[in-house]
Amino acid sequence: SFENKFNSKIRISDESVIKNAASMFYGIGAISGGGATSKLLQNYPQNQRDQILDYLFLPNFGASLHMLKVEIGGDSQSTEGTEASHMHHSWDLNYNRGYEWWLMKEAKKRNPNITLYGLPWAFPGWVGNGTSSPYNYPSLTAKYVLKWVQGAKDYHNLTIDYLGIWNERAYDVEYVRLLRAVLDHAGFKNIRLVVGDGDWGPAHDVLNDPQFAAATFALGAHYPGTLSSNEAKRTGKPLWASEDFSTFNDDIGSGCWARILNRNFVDGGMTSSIAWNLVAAYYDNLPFPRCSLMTANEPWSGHYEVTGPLWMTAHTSQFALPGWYYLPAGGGSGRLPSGGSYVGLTDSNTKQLTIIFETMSHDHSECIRPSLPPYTVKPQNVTIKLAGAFASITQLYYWKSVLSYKKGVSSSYFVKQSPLQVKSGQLTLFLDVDVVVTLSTVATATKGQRSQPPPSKPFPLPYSDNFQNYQPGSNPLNLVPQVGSFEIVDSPPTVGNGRSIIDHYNVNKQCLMQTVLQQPVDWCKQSQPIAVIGNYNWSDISVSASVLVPSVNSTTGIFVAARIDQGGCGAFQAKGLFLWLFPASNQYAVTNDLAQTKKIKGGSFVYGYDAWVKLTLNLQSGKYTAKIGNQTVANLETLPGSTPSTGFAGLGSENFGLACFANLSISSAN
Ligand code: 147
Repeated sequence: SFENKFNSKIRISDESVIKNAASMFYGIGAISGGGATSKLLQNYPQNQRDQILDYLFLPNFGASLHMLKVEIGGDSQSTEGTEASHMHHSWDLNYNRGYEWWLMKEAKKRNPNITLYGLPWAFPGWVGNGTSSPYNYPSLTAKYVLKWVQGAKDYHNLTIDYLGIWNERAYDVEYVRLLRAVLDHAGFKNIRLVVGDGDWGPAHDVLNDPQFAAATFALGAHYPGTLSSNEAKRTGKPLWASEDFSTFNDDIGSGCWARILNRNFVDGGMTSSIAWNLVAAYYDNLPFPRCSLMTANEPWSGHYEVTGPLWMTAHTSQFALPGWYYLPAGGGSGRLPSGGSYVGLTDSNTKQLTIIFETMSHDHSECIRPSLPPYTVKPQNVTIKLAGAFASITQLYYWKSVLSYKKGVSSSYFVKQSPLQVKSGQLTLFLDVDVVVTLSTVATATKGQRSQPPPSKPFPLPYSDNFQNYQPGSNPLNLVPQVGSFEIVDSPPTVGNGRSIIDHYNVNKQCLMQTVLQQPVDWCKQSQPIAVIGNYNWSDISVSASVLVPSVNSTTGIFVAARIDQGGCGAFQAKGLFLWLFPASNQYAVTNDLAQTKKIKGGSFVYGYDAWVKLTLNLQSGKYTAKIGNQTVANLETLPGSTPSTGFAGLGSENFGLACFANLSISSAN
């Protein structure tokens, strides 16, 4: 009602713009990784996959991201799974693993100017030389990271713009200086270091250590709650929210992202905000489901969802480019008198002007973290006075999103309005609560739209993968490593040594192998390799795979499983039904958990190394049957009450060491 409308006046001018590194806009980014967040994307039908990539990366179309931050895979769990390292072992090097190289190339295809930022969550164990820190042998770590940027350049023609240190873990002054020197020496002076992807702590060292300050380009903090520290501001370095958002992609998640995109600058002076994560291409029953700009986790159906946070990104990304400058507090950015905020951005010639307003209410814009102190927002009229270089502007393009919480009224995202006329450098805008408005001289924005994706469908059954139709080094589709690194290899390591392999269960030669041999330098430590697949709602199913334990670098046990109830950093405590074969001790077992604390059944089974045998689990009507080869070791036995009622199918090994798999097959119980 009229009484609730407050009138206020703001002034937008270039007069107090300081065109320095700390006020430069570095762009809106999103993270693939930390970890395995893009896993299911590669498997989409080409048509839908291109559409999804267009929504994310195409300029003037959708999120139109300026920056893509990717995980430098470390063979260790980093939230939704593990991402493969380019160097599993000190003697190993392979630039065809995983999906981040592919994703970076797809992003560059659509926007050659997109900047790339690499960050490790974890490192292979050799990088720490058997210790749990990457800083005990800093030259190994620096060499390892250098190899990654060299591979990007030499094998994929990708220029890396930014590197981080170690996600949300300690940074190390000596290591940062060494990394800088190693990069410079190898011809990568252009790569800028963002320190330290945690809190604002590194600001203290920047203020006290000139060499460290010289090595550090920007300070990057995670989930800063739109605030930076006084020390951070005093460094004069660019300040970034180098990971933020991580909120379910409904209207409230959209509100969160819209609010922090503005207030990270207004409150904290941050000049880049990077969303975790880019696209929810991971199963819904892994941690942090759909905390993403959009959702694409059904490669089998081709179904995907373009969600609100993607359009919130567009409100900024389609109207400003890296290299532009933020207008300072009071001169073009600030809080609105009746709640909400506005940021102004201009290009380096001060020819273009963009102003983004957000009036997100507290309850409709809470992010996952940190907690948001209470505040109020009221509908308001804002009179905007354009001054200085902007005084001659006569018209502004006008784009609007309205988050609706009224019954029967749905939210509308990123809708083009009639342009607003500016009279004598002045215009008045009515802002209701929970809206985002962009006013801009930029004419190129569009709300991109591709054809409607196919309808959603559950994971198809029966499902089988013989692992033959892949390039060695690739990860099998849909199967998501949670601990350990699983990839396609030519053959088990001892094939061809003149020994006759019992090939009854794998007539083809390629197989899937768990390759990690030693405890990684972890982000969340776990030691029992496991990969999961399928539909978490599966209850009565049959799972089988041919398994082989090589006689060199062996694991001590190998399994297939059903009803696996969790992945992520909690994978180590997964419950389910696990059928194990232990060639080292000539035993088999059925357990209710990965950790083998709940053993249901077991006995002697002599099989040995280097030979394929099929493990089968069949669960039906509260009973299970387990087979090793043709031998039934449990026949219609009662499932213990502690068995989860549903869960993923999966496979894995007892510890780090080689383990091979073939002919994965999943069907409804039979
Ligand atoms: C971050 C990670 O960097 C991401 O890989 C992803 O796990 C993301 C999910 O929200 O979170 O890690 C954090 C995990 C917990 C907290 C902060 C960051 N926390 O509890 O404050």
